[in-house]
Formats: sequence, structure tokens, C-alpha cells
Amino acid sequence: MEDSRIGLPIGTALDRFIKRFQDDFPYATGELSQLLRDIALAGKVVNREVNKAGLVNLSGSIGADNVQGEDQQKLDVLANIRFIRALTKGGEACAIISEEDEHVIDLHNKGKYIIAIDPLDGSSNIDVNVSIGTIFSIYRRLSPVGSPVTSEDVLQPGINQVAAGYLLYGSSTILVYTTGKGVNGFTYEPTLGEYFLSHQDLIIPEEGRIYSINEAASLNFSDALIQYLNYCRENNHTARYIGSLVADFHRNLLKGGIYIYPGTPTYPDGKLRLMYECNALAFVVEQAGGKASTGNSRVMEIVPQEMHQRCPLFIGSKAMVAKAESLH
Ligand code: AHM
Ligand code: MG
Repeated sequence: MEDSRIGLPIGTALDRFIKRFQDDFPYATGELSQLLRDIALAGKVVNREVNKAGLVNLSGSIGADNVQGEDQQKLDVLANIRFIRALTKGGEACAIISEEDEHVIDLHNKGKYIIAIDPLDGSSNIDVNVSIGTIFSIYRRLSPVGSPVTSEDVLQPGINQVAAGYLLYGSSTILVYTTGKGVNGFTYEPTLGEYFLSHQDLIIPEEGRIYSINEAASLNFSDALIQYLNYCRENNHTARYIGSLVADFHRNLLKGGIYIYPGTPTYPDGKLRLMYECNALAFVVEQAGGKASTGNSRVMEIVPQEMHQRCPLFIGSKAMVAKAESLH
């Protein structure tokens, strides 16, 4: 069995992997490791809820809108509760930004870390048994520990992330994350209740054939984007669009491809949220050798003005994103 760059083989339990990574940092106190464990644990709980949703009346809408004006699903709300509870308990996080909460959740404690999270992404796919996911970013706070959390702590650019990743609740459940030393994926084994290293040192193919975009919106696409999509069609590419960002991203990460959610004249910043959707996947893709762009500039360099800010996204194989960018 081949060893990963970190020196652990396929099948290594997540906990052992996290511990090994922590040992690489002589002064690490284990808080980041604990946060990753907390996210993994909440992921197990959400995985269980997602799997039984059709049986226990967890499908469907709760009949209210979230801060984005979007219809909240029961599982959106439940996943939000599960993750916030898990991130609050350990005391490592001092604040949480969630897609489901209008304001920053200030935990008023001595935690060092800020978490931005989309607890359940692609929620329009819940009721139809299509893959959905959780996306998370972790930042170190800038102001002194113990003082009130400031807007500078919260509104940090993606380049400041110390860890980021996602859980994909799909045909199997997988946790993929980076701490800035490559990307690794851990498949969940439900009968053992444990994640095991299954995808080590993930590298996205530099060139790919898959393009993922909601083409129904093409009447509002820029000339540059229409030109890029024509280029894809003329060059033997293939279209795949699930409508769950995590699932579309994960497929393209493994196979090579580009995911695009553009700005349009009506919605110049597109639909996706910078702080808990775009930045996390941008960190993962860059660590895997890929690229994440707004069409003009690097996603991770944007300094957020507000926590629910949106951002156009071109993400995936480096050559494909560069080609799309070159036409803009
Ligand atoms: P959500 O956070 O409300 O689930 O919205 C984000 C989702 C992404 O997962 C997906 O890629 C996109 O919205 C699909 O949007 P559209 O239906 O406009 O193509
Ligand atoms: Mg979302």
C-alpha cells in the first residue's frame, strides 16, 4: 500500500491522520485538530439525518426564508444546529458565520478560531436523493484572544484560511480537507462509524473535459463566457451539472473540469457566497494544483465587505480556468 506524503497509508483512520499532522507543528496546541474532529463528528450526525430524511418527515421546507431570502429546508436548519453545537462545545471557536444565520454568532469565549460554514449546501436536492454537502473555512482570529470579536476578525480574505474543506453526502460520504499541506479525502464507513483515508494527496488534472454551469441562464451570460462555452463545445468537452456545488466540485476535482457560476448583468456577483462557499473550495482547489477565479482575479484575495457577500466563481482545472479567464 502506497504511503501518502504525510507518511500514512490508505485506510488510516481520520483521528490518527489528524494527530500525525498535529505532530508536524511543534507548537501546535491541538485546537485546530479538535475543530476538525468536531466538524467530522457533526458530519456523521448530519449524514445520519440525511440518510433517513425520507422516513422521518425531515424532507421539505420549514415554510420560512433564510437571510438570503431562500426557502429554508428542515435539513438546512437541522444541519445548522448540529454544526453550531459541535463547534461551540469545545471552546476552540470564538465566532461562527453560517449561511443560515444573519449575524455573526459570537461565542464570547477564549477561542482562537473563526469558522465560516454552509451547513447544508445544495439543499434543493435533498428531497430527490441527490448528493448534498457541507462546506467550511477556518480562520485564526486577528485580535487578542479573550477580547470582543471584531469585524476584521470576521471579514478576512480567503488567503488567511488555516484549514478548509467539505463533506459530501453522496453515494458514499466523504470528508475532504486541507490545512495548507495538500488535500486529503476520508471516506466514512457507517458500520464502523469512522472515516478512513481514501484519497491521499489529491491533485486535480491540469486540463479537463467537464464543464459545469447552469446553461438555462445563458441569455444573461457575458460575451466572454459564451465564447468560452463555445470553445468547450468545439473541443470535445462534456457537460455535467448536478446543481449541488460540493458534488459538482468533487467530481471535477477527481476527473478534471471547471465549475462556473458567473455574475450576470442582473446579479453581477452571481449566487454563491464568498465566505462559506467560494473561499473554502478555492483553498482546496489551489492546494490540489487547480485554480479559483472570479473570471478576472483570484477568489482568495478578495477582502470581504460583508459576511454574506456573493462572488462569481470559475473553479477547477488550472488550464481550463486560465482559458476562461483569458477571454474575460
Ligand atoms: P444553496 O446554498 O441555497 O444550496 O445554493 C447553492 C447551490 C449550489 O450548491 C449550486 O451549485 C447552486 O446553488 C445551483 O444554483 P442554480 O439552481 O441557480 O443553478
Ligand atoms: Mg449553499
